[in-house]
Amino acid sequence: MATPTVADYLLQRLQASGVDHVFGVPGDYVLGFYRKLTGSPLRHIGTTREDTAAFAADGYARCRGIGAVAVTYGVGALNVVNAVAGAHAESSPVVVISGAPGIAEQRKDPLIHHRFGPFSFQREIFQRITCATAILDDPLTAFRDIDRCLQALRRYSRPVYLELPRDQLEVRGFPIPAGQASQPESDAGALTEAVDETVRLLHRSAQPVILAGIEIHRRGLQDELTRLVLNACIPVAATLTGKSVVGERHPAYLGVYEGAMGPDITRERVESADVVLMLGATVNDVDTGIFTANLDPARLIHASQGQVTIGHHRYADVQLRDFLTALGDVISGHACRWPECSPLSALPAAEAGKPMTISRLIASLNTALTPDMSVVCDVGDCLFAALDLRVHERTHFLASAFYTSMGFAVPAALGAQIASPDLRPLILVGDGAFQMTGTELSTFARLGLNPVVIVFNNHGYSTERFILEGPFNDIAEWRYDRIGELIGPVNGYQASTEDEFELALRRALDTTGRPGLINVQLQADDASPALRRLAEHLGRKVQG
Ligand SMILES: Cc1ncc(C[n+]2csc(CCOP(=O)(O)OP(=O)(O)O)c2C)c(N)n1
Ligand SMILES: [Mg+2]
Repeated sequence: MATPTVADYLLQRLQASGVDHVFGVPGDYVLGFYRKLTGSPLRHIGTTREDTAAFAADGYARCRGIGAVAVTYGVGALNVVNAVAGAHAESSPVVVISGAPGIAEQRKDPLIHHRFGPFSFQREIFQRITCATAILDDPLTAFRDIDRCLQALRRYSRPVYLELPRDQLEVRGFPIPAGQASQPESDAGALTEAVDETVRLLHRSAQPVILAGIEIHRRGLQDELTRLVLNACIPVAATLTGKSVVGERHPAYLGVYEGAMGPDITRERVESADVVLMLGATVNDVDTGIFTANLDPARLIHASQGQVTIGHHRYADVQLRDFLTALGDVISGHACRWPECSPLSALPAAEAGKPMTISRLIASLNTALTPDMSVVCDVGDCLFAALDLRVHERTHFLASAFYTSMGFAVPAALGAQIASPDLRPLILVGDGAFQMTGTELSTFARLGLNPVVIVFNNHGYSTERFILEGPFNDIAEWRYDRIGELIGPVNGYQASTEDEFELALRRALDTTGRPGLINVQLQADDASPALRRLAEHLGRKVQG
């Protein structure tokens, strides 16, 4: 029996790995692949730009465990670099497929369109922002290379890059069995000792807390974490990049801990704990509130990246999954009585004519959120304000919270809704970020999808304004609520006051067949508590 062609094999492997949709913009170097894609069970989702396709693939990957984007050579591939770097920085497993000039075309080194240097340049760029790359230019190794890259994607939970010369699509490959992918394993002795020591410390502890981070999302360890929280009766806070690792309405949930930037109540509970069990959290400037986190290493147990550190010593080769599972087994439960750690306060009735504020906006959204909604959040004050937002279910909050690329939210929500059609996205986005990629709403409208977009219209780059004011923070005033006239159908609303916002929100939520957008007019000097604290800290740094 004939072996599959390189393109068919790639499509089969993608589908077997969980990809049902491929995002992207066509171009002549990738058209042959698009033809094959259209004839396959996979569906192509066209976007308005390549970077939004890659953000969409990232959002899809965060929901499905893998996403894919297919672009043309040079102009298309270079357009996805920022978004793929973001997926790399945030451990989101995206397959980047780029068409390329055929091998025969490349032989005489011709000057052909979209070329920007030696033909090897593009792969070299992607080598720096992916965990594996391959040029599928040899039928002997193509299948093996595809398998190797997909194995790396699963193992490291990061993007991979596959370059497909356009004359290799229909070449039949050779099914050389790929070596068995080795998954990182725990050292049994180190695991037992780390678990024993942790249990001893927890039994002695009067007031322990768990601080859970991004690795729980990416390794799919939400069940294991919840089991441990319930078995051990230990309250849990999340880092910002780990936000929604546990359902945020559970009485055990303490809120987002972000050093001096996060809510005081959470900070107090975490920093006064006698044992902090940090699970899958990374120590970056965002999650530590620009390194204002005050966590005494002597009280810290930190499991992440294949090791466990307790105080000043370290157990190597202890995988987070094994550690969590073993702890959950050993610490057997009795019924927990949770004094609600951080209850939501009731929303006062809207006052007619009273100007909208960010705190009112978040309080309203907290009341409106339902378990069948996800929140996809951009960079800017909406992200800081979202610290206080409580999503119902696990992993229902997506953001580029560490890499912090503006323009993430609208396209990432497209990928998220296509990956999880039962979840309606609530998109939080600043006016500046919306001007970058908000037109991707057009694709939602075309596909009959129904996100609700909240534009935090504070008339410019407020986050930057709070650090350093200047005319460079001013942007054009758009009628965001009228965007449907150009790219629709989109139901648009303008809201300056509390009562206008309540009405607009209800209408947007009640309209289920198309996107809704609320242009929320905020004062330029209004800011979330976290942004005020950040500005105080960074302002001192900028001036000093
Ligand atoms: C792609 C990109 N460019 C620039 C920045 C730097 N930056 C961070 S926040 C910000 C302002 C964002 O403005 P807006 O979306 O309106 O949100 P706001 O801060 O006003 O709430 C800028 C320019 C960035 N994070 N990402
Ligand atoms: Mg703004």
